Amino acid sequence: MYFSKSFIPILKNNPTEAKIKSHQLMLRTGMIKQSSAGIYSWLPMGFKVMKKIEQIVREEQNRVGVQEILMPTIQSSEIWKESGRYDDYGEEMLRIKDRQNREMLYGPTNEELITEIFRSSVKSYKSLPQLLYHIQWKFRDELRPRFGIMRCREFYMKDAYSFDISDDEAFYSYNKFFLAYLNTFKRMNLSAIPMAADTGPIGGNLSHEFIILADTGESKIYTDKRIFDVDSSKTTIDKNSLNKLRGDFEKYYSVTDEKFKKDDFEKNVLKENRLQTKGIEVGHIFYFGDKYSKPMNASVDYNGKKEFVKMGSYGIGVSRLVGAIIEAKYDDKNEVMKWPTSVSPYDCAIIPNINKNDKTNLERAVNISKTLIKNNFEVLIDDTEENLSSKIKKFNLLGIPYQIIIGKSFSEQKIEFKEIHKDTIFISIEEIIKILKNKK
Ligand code: P5A
Repeated sequence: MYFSKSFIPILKNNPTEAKIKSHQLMLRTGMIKQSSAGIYSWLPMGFKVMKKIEQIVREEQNRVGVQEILMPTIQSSEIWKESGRYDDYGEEMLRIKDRQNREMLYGPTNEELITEIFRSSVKSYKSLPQLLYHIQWKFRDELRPRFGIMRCREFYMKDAYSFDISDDEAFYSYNKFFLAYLNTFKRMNLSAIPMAADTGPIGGNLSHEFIILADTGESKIYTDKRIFDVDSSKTTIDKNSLNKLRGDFEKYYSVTDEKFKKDDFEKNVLKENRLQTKGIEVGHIFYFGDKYSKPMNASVDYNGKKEFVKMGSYGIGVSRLVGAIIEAKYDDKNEVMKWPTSVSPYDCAIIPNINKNDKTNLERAVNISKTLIKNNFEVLIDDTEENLSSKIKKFNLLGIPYQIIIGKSFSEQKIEFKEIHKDTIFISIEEIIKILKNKK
């Protein structure tokens, strides 16, 4: 992609309405544009990052055996009346009437709709477990949307739902998501810690929020520092291995604000291990047994007996993650962003010094880009005639992790290459490819 043809509407200055780094940077670099309070359009740079996050989320759901579906954004109020949440959900639910005067709503979550889908086709316990997910827009009419796409009204969520015959089997499903979540966030170069959490309007009595540490986060957390050293890399998806993983985490006190009890914290965590800080909730998982299956009559035949299925639900804030990654990865001291390679909008920027009368450097840039594209890398070539230092400033803002700079002293064998904000090295295109492949 040529910069001159791209749609990356960079702003000269940080927008004053944005209070936190991610919001500032996303507006400044033209990743998003507000369309009305808490509702955003996603422009190419933002959309590319979100799509990469979505794909990682998808692959990790598939890996633990969850099947993808797609449910609509607009739901009928009938099923919400069955579960009893139509009134309970309150003003956060956007209620709509269609032309026949039917009460509809823009889904804030999908427990009811998935239960309705399940009950109409699954009749026997032999079809269990069923693990289903979709990635779809949600709407919550937040009273005070803020921090850009971090707490907005329309947002993109991965939500999954599990159906099992017993508590024991349901915990097994819960633990599969627990592992999938750890792996998902790890692939984005984030360290997300599971913390015991409140269940709010979703319900149930077992729940974990996955939190990444950030001063600008809205969740207060209290934890034993040693939880950061728990290793999940050897966990497999058999029951014992997953049980052990949950146990390894739950050994350490680690809770969000609503679950915090000062006495417990001080009794269970040595002074030197106590960490009291803030974080961003990027995922939240729940176990709520028959909270929906009972009122909505979702049961299976279990050896001649009718059993209400045991359910859980599992959310990841796909759009929120774009902002959360910026909060976690932005280097405040040097004021540069560096996208993790797995979600970066482009793999490499090619920045030639171009003057009006001499297009040699642009031709060199295009040649290099052809080789990189052949190797499946996405590149952005700055074909503008801005001076080199302002081009580099611009790319430091954009945060593409690698830069190839083509200036006066260009040589095929010694191309100027740099990881953003690190020292420049001079290497061949083959070596550049090797580095990019290794980091992918
Ligand atoms: C779990 C899946 C649920 O809705 N039902 C289906 C359950 N959980 S949740 O915690 O309420 O939301 C899941 C994740 O969605 C993100 N999120 C938001 N992102 C941006 N703006 C919002 N207003 C917003 N609300 C929730 C969070 O990442 C949350 O963990």
